[in-house]
Amino acid sequence: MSGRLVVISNRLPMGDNPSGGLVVALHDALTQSGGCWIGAHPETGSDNGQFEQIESVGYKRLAFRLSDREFEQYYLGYANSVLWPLCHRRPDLVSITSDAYQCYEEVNRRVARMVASELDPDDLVWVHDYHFIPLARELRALGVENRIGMFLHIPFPVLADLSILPDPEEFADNLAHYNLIGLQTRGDVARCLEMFRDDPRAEFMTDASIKFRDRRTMVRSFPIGIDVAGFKADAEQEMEDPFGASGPDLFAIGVDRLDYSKGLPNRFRAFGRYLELRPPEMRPCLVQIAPPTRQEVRAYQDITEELQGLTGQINGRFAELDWTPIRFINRSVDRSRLARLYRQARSCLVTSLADGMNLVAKEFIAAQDPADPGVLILSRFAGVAEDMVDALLVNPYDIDDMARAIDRAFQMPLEERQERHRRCLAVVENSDVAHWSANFVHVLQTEPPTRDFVSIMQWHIAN
Ligand code: ADQ
Repeated sequence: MSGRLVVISNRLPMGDNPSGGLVVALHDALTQSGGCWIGAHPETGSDNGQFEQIESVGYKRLAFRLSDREFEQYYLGYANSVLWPLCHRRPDLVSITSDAYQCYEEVNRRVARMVASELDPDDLVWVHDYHFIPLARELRALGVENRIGMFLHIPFPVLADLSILPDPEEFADNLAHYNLIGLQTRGDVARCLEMFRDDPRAEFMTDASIKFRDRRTMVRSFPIGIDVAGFKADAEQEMEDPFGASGPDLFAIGVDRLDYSKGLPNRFRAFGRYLELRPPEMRPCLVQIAPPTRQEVRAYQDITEELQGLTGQINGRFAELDWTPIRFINRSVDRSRLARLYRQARSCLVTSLADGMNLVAKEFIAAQDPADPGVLILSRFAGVAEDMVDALLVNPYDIDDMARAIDRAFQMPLEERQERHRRCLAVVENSDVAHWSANFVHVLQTEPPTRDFVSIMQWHIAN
């Protein structure tokens, strides 16, 4: 790579030793190019238009500050109460206000000005996620002609839902300012192409790019993965039993942020239904680890209350003095304990109603002992299900279907578990996160056509 890699995401990894798959993945690419990661400081405040440099080794970390109003209107408001529910097929939860929309545009404009002053002409710019969809348009307006790529971590919305947005036509226009639009799955690519196909401003070119006014863009899928070797190592290390003396003999695990897109109430109901069906000698548990997120948003408070209610009902009905069927833990667990828990679990439940990829599914598979692996129960609406077809695929809207899958997972013969795990692991290993980031950077650097000069001239003549 000739220039630097400049990454922009809403969240900036903080601390001396930040962890997480994305951080591991981008660390190498950023370090090799002496690059830069730009993101919001975790504390609100004022930055007077200047980045704050966060100490780091290998590459630069630059933070901008969101004011309290911006946190409320841009982050909780437009990003998480409009774009998130829209992309996760919950238009009923979309809550639009002019203030939030305006603030979202303003934050993108302000961050674009700060980013533009930091860029060198041959830097590659990689923007992450729905918080910054208009960022390329704002950078172009400031004269930035660097290659800019966007990776959307969440599902691409269905065409009909786009008309819910305050300015639906702007969505395609904003995206077309990127040289490369990276999406999680082939299904997402199909929905994105459908949007462009429906738009009279877009033209499909023979080199697979899309001409949109005077710009060219490309749409590709890059299924994100995990740090496979790191996760396996964590799962295999000797450590105390995370449960201490009170561990269940047989349990299924769920690990999610407490988000309505993850399908948790139906998962709990399905476990309750399974308890009705199970052979009486079996006393399995569901260990659900779900730290609260975005608690300022009403829909997130509702889901917390609903799950507490369901846990109470199911435990009240089935628990015995020495057995609590659902252990609902509203906290984060550190990565190595989590890896260990995955390895001990007989099954993992991923029951998302919509999900860009779902890394928990990949982590669970990577953490298993291949000689005695657990079984992944996987919603067919999680992006990961597009490739991981050897998991037990379920319909997360169908409680009985999921209850039967839980029963099957707990009773599955060793040979079948081994065979399914082997195939699922191949999918996980093929999408290692280091390969994912290198591939995205490579495609952004080499493949998308640059701005189309013939069409610039045509556009200027026509306008
Ligand atoms: P998320 O919606 O956050 O990510 P997911 O892909 O499952 O969902 O990633 C969650 C990560 O957080 C996993 O690494 C998991 O181990 C960790 N985690 C969750 N709960 C935890 C807990 N209680 N304790 C500790 N760790 C926990 C978004 C999209 C996804 C997409 C990812 C990556 O919504 O669809 O897969 O980005 O692109």
